[in-house]
Amino acid sequence: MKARLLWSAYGILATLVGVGLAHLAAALTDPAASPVLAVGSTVIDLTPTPMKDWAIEQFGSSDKTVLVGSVMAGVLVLAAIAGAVARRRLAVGMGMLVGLVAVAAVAALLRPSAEPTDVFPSLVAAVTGPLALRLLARTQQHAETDGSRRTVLLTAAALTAAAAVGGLAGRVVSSVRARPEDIALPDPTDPAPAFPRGLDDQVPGITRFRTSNDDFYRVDTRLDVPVISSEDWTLTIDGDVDTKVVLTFDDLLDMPMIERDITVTCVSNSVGGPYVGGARWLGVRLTDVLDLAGIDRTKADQILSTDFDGMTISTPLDLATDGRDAILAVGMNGEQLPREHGFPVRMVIPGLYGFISATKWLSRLTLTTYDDQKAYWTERDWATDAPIKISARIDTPKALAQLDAGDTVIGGVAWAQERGGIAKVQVRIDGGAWEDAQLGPNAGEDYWRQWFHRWPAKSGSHRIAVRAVSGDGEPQTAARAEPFPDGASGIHELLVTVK
Ligand SMILES: Nc1nc2c(c(=O)[nH]1)N[C@H]1C(S)=C(S)[C@@H](COP(=O)(O)O)O[C@H]1N2
Ligand SMILES: [Mo]
Repeated sequence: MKARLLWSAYGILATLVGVGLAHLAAALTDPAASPVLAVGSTVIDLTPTPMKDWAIEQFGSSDKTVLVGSVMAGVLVLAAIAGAVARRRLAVGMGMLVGLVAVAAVAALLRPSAEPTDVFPSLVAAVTGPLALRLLARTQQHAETDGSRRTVLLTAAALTAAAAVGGLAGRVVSSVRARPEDIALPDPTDPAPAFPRGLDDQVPGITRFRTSNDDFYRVDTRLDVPVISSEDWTLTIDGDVDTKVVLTFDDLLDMPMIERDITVTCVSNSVGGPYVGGARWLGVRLTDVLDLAGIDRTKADQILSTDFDGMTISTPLDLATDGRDAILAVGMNGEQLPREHGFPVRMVIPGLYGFISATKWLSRLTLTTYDDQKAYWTERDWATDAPIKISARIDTPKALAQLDAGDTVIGGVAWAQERGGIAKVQVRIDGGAWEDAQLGPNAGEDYWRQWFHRWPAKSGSHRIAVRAVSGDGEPQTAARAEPFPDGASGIHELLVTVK
């Protein structure tokens, strides 16, 4: 039993050596080709929609840590088995490790934008992992004949160091490569009005009127942060167009720049959820870029946008070009786009959920039809037409909070992009009458609005609910819907206890 445990540990250590060195190899070539990430990404793509939805809700933005952790745990269990097998049959144990890496190599090669070089990190793992296992096996066998454990311990320590150094060096190399570029953004030719002062300082606990780039939610299918150089970047506009056009980053910066305050929302956001953020975007009008190529409207009904890695997002052509401020953004809150949020160029289209409008790391716009080509989420049965639903969220107090009796301020945000913005927010306590809340300043119909309501809280347990009415006069629906397939609806309601 003890021997088997020891050999399992050898299997794990050998695998960590392979994974660590492969991680370094990936950082130097293509970080996404790191074996664990490659397998993780494939798992993401293969995960059925309801489960992905569930995972996003359960684990939030940490769902990726959970995923990578699970893949790693699975790999280590198999590695332990390979180690145990190697005790009697070294070649078989080594073969099992190679098999394990082969899965990762296939996963890396099946990525939409895979290049042959993407097997390189897996090759590194396939060589170093089994060799490490062989080294451990040989030293162990020696130790068993001459009774000295010193060499075994030294070898294990050296291999542990190799694994750790590989992994850490991989991290350092990745973070150095991911440093932001130094880009001078042009001034907007069509600037946004002065940004109003929100209720941030007046209502403790309310969502800030403008979300900082660091606090902006991140939702995408990637396990890494893509590193794209603005100098290598190009945007191709093709498909049902008069002429195919290819633009460089400088070409784009030379075009007229608009600046707009827009609240972006994720379709996976549940009622009261965190996947929504407001920012000031700077970029080129989508229609200006499409006009360079000339759209054949008799054919196309879809803009199929592709990111640098072949991931696709579909947008209804008529909605994207109906006069709303659809932007190919290069700036976010006065800075260049952070890499997490799509550097160098992403789409932002007000009023449509991010999964059909907000393509990050944009590289291609193809005019086509929904019949001809299906985007990533369309293949997974999400809606193709998904306007953001009217929604109000309570930020303060928090659900299940314990409050002191007396004057209490309830506050939050509400949004109704491309529906005239927010005209009214109402609060209801314990199923009583709906009372009008006070609205914060207005930064345009595509931006969320803060609100607050004073409440003389009496001791006991209470239910607080909120709903909004859009500027177009449409009330938020109370009908409950899950995020799949076109966004959650229902009223945000929570319980608090007043002492
Ligand atoms: N390339 C790419 N773009 C993407 C996604 C993605 O997975 N890949 N996710 C989309 C989704 S679902 C949303 S909600 C927004 C989120 O943008 P953010 O991460 O900047 O908040 O990006 C969109 N753009
Ligand atoms: Mo999303």
